[in-house]
Amino acid sequence: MKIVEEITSFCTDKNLFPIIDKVLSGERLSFEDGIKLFNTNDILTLGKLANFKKEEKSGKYVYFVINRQINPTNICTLDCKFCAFATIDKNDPKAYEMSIDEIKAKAEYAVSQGATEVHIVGGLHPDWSFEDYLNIIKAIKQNFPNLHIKAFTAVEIDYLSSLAKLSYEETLIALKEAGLGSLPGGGAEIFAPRVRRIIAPNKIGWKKYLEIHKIAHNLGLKSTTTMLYGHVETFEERVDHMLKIRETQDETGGFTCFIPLAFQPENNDLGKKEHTSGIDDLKTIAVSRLLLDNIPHIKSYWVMLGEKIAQVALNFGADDMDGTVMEEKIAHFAGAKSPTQQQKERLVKLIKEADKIPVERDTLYNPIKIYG
Ligand code: V47
Repeated sequence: MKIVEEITSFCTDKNLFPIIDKVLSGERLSFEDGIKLFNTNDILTLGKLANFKKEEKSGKYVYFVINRQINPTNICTLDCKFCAFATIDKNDPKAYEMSIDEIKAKAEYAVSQGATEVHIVGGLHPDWSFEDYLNIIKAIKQNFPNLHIKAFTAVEIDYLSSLAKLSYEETLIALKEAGLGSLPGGGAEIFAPRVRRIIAPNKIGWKKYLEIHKIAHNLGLKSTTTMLYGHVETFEERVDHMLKIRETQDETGGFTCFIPLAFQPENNDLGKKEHTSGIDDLKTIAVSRLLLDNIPHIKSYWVMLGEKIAQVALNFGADDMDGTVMEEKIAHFAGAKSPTQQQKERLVKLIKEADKIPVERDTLYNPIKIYG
């Protein structure tokens, strides 16, 4: 049976028929299509379609990386309402700051475990200088030259440029010269100003977030990008967010991966107490795979989805599981129920059980080992 007949005969939502035709013929989906996909109850057709798109891009492969997260400080001037990790008060019992030696020790442990990547993000510390941040990158690069340093979200780059009194471009060049390898995608949240005013009123807006990524891409630095969902946003605001990313990717081609981040609801000032549902998680992964036709990879981030949904999502359009992580703080301060680290063998098992082929990768998706 031809794939179009197979999917159409299976589909129980007539609203999806024109979208099925578009996806199977490689036509780009519109804003309205995105809304229809979020509103469907036919989750299995959505999954089949997204998996079709995933297989066009990466076949049966699902990627993971041996990495470590390092969050050098949680002291942050921003005071975002959704964030349970950061504190604005240096005397808060949960406030911490790491020394360069502590950071180096964490990188050294990561290398001893076979890590190829450190992923560094943290607070906008009111007393740290640009040199303090730069020295984190230099210390790691000088001691562990083979480790890829994925560090500092666009929000941090904006802060560092104001500390250094340099343009975004000059700031990124200085960081790149110190050893920065790529930018992580945090800080995107939801681009809509209505949502930002509620959840992150002091954070840079979407235009600056995307401008910084574009400048990074033009300097040859790849980056990832994210969307924090499951708080106060609407489906329209999610689709708008994804389409702004798609437009940027059309210009630069510099995003490697999109990561939907499921909101973890404990210890926040938003008054939201519920975790996202499994259906919402799977829909969000699938819709992102279908709308973001120019982004190579969609990440099923086990930390925030939990292992079980993250595994099922590999049949709903996701083709990446992030990695071993080794020490997760941001989601766990906010009540994440997942482990704080993974063994490589466990990731391989989760991927194989989903009937996919695990591929250990580096940060830029070069394959290191295929677990056939
Ligand atoms: O920027 C904060 C989000 C981000 C919560 O680039 C929360 O490959 C859920 O961006 N519930 C940091 N999310 C993590 C991040 C990330 C993670 C893994 C891989 C990559 C990548 C990026 O976490 C923050 C914010 O958007 N966040 N608090 C919370 N309560």
